[in-house]
Amino acid sequence: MDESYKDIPLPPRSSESRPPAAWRDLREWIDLAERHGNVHRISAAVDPNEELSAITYMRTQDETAPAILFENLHDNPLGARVLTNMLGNSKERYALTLGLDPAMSISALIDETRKLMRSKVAPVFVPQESAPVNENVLLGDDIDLTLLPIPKFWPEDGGRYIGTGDVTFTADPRSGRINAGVYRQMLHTHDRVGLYCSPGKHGKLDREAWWAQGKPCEVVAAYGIDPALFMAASIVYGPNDSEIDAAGALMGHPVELTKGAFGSIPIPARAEIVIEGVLRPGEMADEGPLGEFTGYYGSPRSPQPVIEVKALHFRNKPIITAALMARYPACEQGMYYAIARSARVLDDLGRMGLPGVRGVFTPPAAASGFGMLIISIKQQYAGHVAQALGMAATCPAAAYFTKWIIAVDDDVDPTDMNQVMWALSTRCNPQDDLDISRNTWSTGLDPSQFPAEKRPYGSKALIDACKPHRYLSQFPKSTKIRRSVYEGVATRWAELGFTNTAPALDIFHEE
Ligand SMILES: Cc1cc2nc3c(=O)[nH]c(=O)nc-3n(C[C@H](O)[C@H](O)[C@H](O)COP(=O)(O)O)c2cc1C
Ligand SMILES: [Mn+2]
Repeated sequence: MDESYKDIPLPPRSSESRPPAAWRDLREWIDLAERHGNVHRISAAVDPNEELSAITYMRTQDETAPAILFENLHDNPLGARVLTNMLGNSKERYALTLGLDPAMSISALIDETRKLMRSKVAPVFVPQESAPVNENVLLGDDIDLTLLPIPKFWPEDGGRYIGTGDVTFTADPRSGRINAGVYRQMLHTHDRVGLYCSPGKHGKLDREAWWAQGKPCEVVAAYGIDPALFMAASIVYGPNDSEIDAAGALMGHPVELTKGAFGSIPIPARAEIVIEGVLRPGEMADEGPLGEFTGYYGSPRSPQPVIEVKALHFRNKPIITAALMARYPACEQGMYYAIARSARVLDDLGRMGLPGVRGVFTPPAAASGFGMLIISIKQQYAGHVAQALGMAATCPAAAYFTKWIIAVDDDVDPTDMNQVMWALSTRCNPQDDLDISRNTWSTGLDPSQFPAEKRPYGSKALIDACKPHRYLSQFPKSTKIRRSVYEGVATRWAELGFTNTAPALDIFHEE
């Protein structure tokens, strides 16, 4: 491949010298986050049935809420704990997870993430005896998932959800590539779990490939997992990439795997809780609804594949990572997801060779960053904006769901919604600057497609909020102050009686 096409340039600041992440598993990560004042422990008794989710929802109305560790839950013979809001909307916990500086701006974190995503670090295998996840292993009739305090989140949820902040592994029957995705899982019985994967997700494509051969599909799911694997599993990598290698790259050290007790898919050795099981061809049971990232009960209850659980592994006093799905800012899929997804989109666009890209952002308030994408470009030729919109709308990391694709010029910071709204309001003339793309990749969870039979097809608005290319030279100049005047005022800031620091500006009047 011609390397010159690969790059949307990155600033010189380098994460190459970044030391490996200072934690190895969820417990070490919680210690680290706690040292930074980012964990709130609750030792008072809490009911996993709607109370745990209500506490999380109410606390996370504040965009900077800490992770919450519930240490004392009802109906809990194993003394299990539940962690919510692990990454959520926190830029600080995102940075801590990857060993980056929490003071960085969002765009700097996106750039650093892109660098980390360029490498792959293959997993290592550790002996079964030394894998912490094997502290307890239940097989056959001993398997009983109801021993765990499994949350029910919303009043009209179809059941208790053991898998929300999970990581779920499947293998491609042709290549053996192991995929990791975050897919919701509802408890049916003590050893049966429903699995909901949207069309087009790799976990579903793998399952369909096994079933097409008339064979059961093996599944491994971790219900208490570290944030790097969780992050990698929740982001779109290529269909032949393993998110396990991607998680290793994010941490700067390999994921530790060990051989399972049942199947051929290895299990994460330092996870809190892992099941191994199979999806038998054609075996389905009614699943859902679940109050979702959209802020609605997405799709009606419907038949979904069922995991027949064959082995249950867990650490002593295991921690379930539970992801509240809700309207921003209470959704687990918050700023962490927006940063990581934006980095993946930039990587896709760089590989396709789109020139002139300043940045991309998928704001978390837009249904967890799924709903909207803003791309900022320096216009270089006629048609460049339409090309950028089309590529951003269809590249693998962005194609799913995204309804609003907005192109802005390079003087607009895509991570600053005030600037984006200014561009939409002053550079976009809706009758000329809007295109619609129809029957696109979406999900059965989108309530705007009503009645539900219309789903899962979606549509996208491609919005040109750039200065019109034909009239670039005539387009009114935006008002900017002179650099010399800015510098003078910044010097006098305190003398003028202001107690804060003068704002940093980077765009000035051109003579
Ligand atoms: C907390 C959380 C819950 C999610 N739940 C689901 C789900 O139930 N079904 C689904 O298909 N995708 C779900 N996703 C999105 C997928 O994890 C995401 O699209 C990921 O890229 C899937 O992996 P894949 O690209 O290997 O298929 C969820 C993401 C997060 C962060
Ligand atoms: Mn994948």
